[in-house]
Amino acid sequence: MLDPYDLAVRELVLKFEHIKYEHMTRGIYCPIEQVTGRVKSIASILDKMQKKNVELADIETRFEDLAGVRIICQFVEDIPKVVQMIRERSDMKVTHEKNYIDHVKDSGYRSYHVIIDYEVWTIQGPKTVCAEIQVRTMGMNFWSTIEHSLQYKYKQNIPVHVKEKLSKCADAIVLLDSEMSSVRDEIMDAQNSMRTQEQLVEEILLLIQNLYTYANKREIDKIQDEFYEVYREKDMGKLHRFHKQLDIISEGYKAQSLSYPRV
Ligand code: 0O2
Repeated sequence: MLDPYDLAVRELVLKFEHIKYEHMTRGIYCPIEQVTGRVKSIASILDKMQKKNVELADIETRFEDLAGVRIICQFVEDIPKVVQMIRERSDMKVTHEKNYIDHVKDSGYRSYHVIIDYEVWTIQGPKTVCAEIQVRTMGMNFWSTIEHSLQYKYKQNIPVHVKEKLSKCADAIVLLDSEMSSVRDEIMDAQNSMRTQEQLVEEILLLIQNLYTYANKREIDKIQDEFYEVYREKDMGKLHRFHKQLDIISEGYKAQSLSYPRV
């Protein structure tokens, strides 16, 4: 019975990871930082059946999270962007949403849940399954993972003094998320320039590699040494200038080899 849910989880994780990949290859900031998924464990299904007084025959209609996907974001501002991405897709039909960020649970739990209907194809044909997508920040995820383990340890009866500590931690996470948001532009700038540097270095190395077709080894060694020097300085301006010069040198060699092809 859980097989179609397993397929749904694997497909959904792949689709969200691909969104991340597309952003990365285009050098655009992605609101998705990490994606995970799971099919609800049998033990967890049995626990929930007891807790909610649900018969085995009804679990597919009563439980929304047999298939669960979790999307972790860096900033709170990324969450509505991810939710909007889901709403706009025609392969995921949003049936309802639970906003535990504006309406924090008594436990202190914060997260945004999007419940979708999703069609999978098995050898028996198409089947629409329900899946729960939890969208949250790294901070929210940290808190809920710890709280979840404590719920398990204390069998849903977390002692009052531990609850109080958890509540303080939940407040601290709200503060952390908002502090992170306040330096969001700077963090994004830093991440962008890191990506630009990676791309630039990749392009330079490709140009040097291509030089092996046209130039002699002594010249390439010299260029390589120059590159190491510039790279060590971590100066983006110099790296850009080096890239430009190398591009010109490379074009020169190419033109030369076309006029005087090697025999
Ligand atoms: P697990 O082990 O993660 O699968 P309801 O709408 O109340 O009828 P349900 O399914 O309880 O039905 O909905 P809810 O409250 O939105 O919870 C769905 C899931 O959100 C939970 O699944 C948890 O993963 C997470 N969640 C909700 N509340 C809390 C909380 O207080 N603490 C933590 N850590 N997670 C929470 P399960 O089946 O409870 O657990």
